[in-house]
Amino acid sequence: MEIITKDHPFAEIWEKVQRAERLTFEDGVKLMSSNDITALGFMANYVREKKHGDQTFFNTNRHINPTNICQTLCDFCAFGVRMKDPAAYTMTMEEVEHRLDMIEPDATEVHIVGGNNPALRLDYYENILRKVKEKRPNLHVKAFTGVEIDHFTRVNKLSIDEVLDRLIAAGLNSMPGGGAEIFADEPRSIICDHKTSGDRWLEIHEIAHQKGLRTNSTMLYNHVESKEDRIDHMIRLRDLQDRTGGFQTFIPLSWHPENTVLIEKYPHLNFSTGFEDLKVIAVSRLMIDNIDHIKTYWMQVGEKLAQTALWFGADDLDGNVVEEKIYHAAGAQTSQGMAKADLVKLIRDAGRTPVERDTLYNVVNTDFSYLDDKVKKEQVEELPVL
Ligand code: V47
Repeated sequence: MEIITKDHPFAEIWEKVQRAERLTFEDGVKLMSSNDITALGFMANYVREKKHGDQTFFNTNRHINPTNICQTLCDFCAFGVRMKDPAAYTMTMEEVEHRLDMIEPDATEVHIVGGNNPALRLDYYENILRKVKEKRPNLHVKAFTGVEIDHFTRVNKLSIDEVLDRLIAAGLNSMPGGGAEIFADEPRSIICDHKTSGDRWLEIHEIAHQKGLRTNSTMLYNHVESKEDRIDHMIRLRDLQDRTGGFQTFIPLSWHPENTVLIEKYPHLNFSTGFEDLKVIAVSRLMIDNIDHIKTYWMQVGEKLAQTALWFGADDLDGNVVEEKIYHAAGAQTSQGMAKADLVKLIRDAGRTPVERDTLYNVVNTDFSYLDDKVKKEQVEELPVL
């Protein structure tokens, strides 16, 4: 049965999608305003399967957050704290090394991000990068959001070029997509006043792309942004991608309210619904036609919704992560990491084919028979809580 008939409100958009024709801002707002989740999912899945078939990508990675001290203190965030906060921490090089020692031998990526700590100079971060390369030369280091790069320029009185050149020389391989939040000035000033502007975030990623670094992109939604703000955000990323081709993936991130200042100011806000999460995934797959991958971050949307999202436009689940702090500070109910065997099972149980990738989407493995007896037995190692 045809889901999108000739008299369906999406008939024209569906024609465009089938012709691989770019959708306009107005098309995006129309999609984002619709509650026809079935039609959205149908179209997004068409694009997803055209690009990637059944394949669902994940990687074996680990997160390290070297410090939670942050002078930006965004209202939406529960991770960053002031220097004098009893929960404040900054890892010593020994603590970083300890975490590196615990990274499983088959991991391909370490994801390093932290707060904007005014007490740390660039050499602290260079030392971390060098330490990773010394201990685990084959690990790809995906580190520092555009907002952290901007912070490093100010603390160290250096240009974006100089900061990136020094970090690349010390071992930086790519950048994660955090810090994009929502580009539009009005909602951005409400949720993260004083933070790097949307334009500056885009400028930093553009310079990173020119230097040959691949980066990711994100959008924080489910706070005070409008439907138009979401589409504007996607189109700004799409425009930059037209110029550079440097983005690998787009990751919609729904805002988690617990322990944040924003929820005190706007008590009517709440966790997003699965319905909204699926809608944002589907619309992003349809709007952002030039970024190859759409990632649903299982840690953030939850395992069951991540499985469903694999039929609504998403083709990537991130990795097994381990020791996630940012979402757990803000009320995430998921576990802080997942064994690879469980990630493989999660994808298979959703009727998709798991593909282990490295950070740059080179295929690492597609045969997981060696994990068959490990499902639910392989435990993610416990780490001391800082
Ligand atoms: O920039 C922070 C978001 C981002 C909250 O590139 C919050 O592969 C919801 O960007 N509720 C950091 N969201 C995480 C991130 C990321 C994660 C996984 C993979 C990749 C990648 C990037 O998390 C922040 C912000 O947008 N965030 N606090 C919160 N309370």
